[in-house]
Amino acid sequence: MGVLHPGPAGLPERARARLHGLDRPVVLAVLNVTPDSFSDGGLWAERDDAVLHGLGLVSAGADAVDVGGESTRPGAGRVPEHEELRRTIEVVRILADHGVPVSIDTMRASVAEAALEAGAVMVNDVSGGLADPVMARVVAQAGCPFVVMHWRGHSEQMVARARYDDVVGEVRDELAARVDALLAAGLDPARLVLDPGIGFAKDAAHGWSLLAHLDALDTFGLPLLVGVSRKRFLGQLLAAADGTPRPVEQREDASHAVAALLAAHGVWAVRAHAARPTADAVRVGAAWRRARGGPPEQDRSP
Ligand code: PMM
Repeated sequence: MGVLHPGPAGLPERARARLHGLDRPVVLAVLNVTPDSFSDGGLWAERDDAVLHGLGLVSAGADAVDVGGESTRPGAGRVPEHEELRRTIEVVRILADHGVPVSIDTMRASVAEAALEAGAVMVNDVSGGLADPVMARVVAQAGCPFVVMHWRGHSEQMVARARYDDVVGEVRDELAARVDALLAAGLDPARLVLDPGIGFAKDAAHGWSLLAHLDALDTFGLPLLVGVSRKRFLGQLLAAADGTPRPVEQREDASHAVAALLAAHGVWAVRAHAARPTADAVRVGAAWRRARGGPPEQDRSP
């Protein structure tokens, strides 16, 4: 079978099983099929390049690949639905046909539905179902894992909405409201994954508070997924003496340091751009956690 030619269909169940039974967090590798994402925009915009990169991420240690066709960087405009479908679905299909567990990163129910039909095993919605009222029905019917990220509005509103009196309490309460709404819409609680949404309507201080108090989100008893890779708050932390943020491509080591800490905390999954160092980092954090006698968080796999 050529690398770009689909293999046998019917693999999603086996692919999904690959996310269970690990003794460390799942490494969910980022594959943005966009011209304008903040860190890898334009690199994988061609279908075949995207597929090869996705396969390379898995060879390098990723457990699953998160395919996205719409940039969510602050200030980005929305991508038309037909364009998001065009960018993502064939990439999802080919990766899924190669047995890769694929997650679709989308706020649109139509894209989620098409991706699930093409073999995706999980839906990652940065709006937690808020952007599209049909999303809850699609994921409830599919019975697939659903990542519910904390979100306060589309990219153009994100900066203005980064206002909190108590960021940890407000994010926890807003996620609780989402969970209630999704359960009322018929989602299976065993399929929900929560994400604090680092960088989404959060400044750097908000991000650090949330990371340092992830236990506030453990009260839900749901698995956690966290994405910090190459994000702005790391650029600010590592800024030069004159205040210039560290460029995106030089935020890797700090991203891996946070991945290890997330694994030591016991998150279910880490979303990251670089597969091999993230896979190493989560092994370090998971070993640390085991040595402290922490329970394996993989028991909570969605
Ligand atoms: N971050 C981005 C995109 N999708 N999904 C989840 N669940 N969590 C995140 O933190 C997240 C996400 C933005 O990062 P990118 O532009 O590098 O993909």
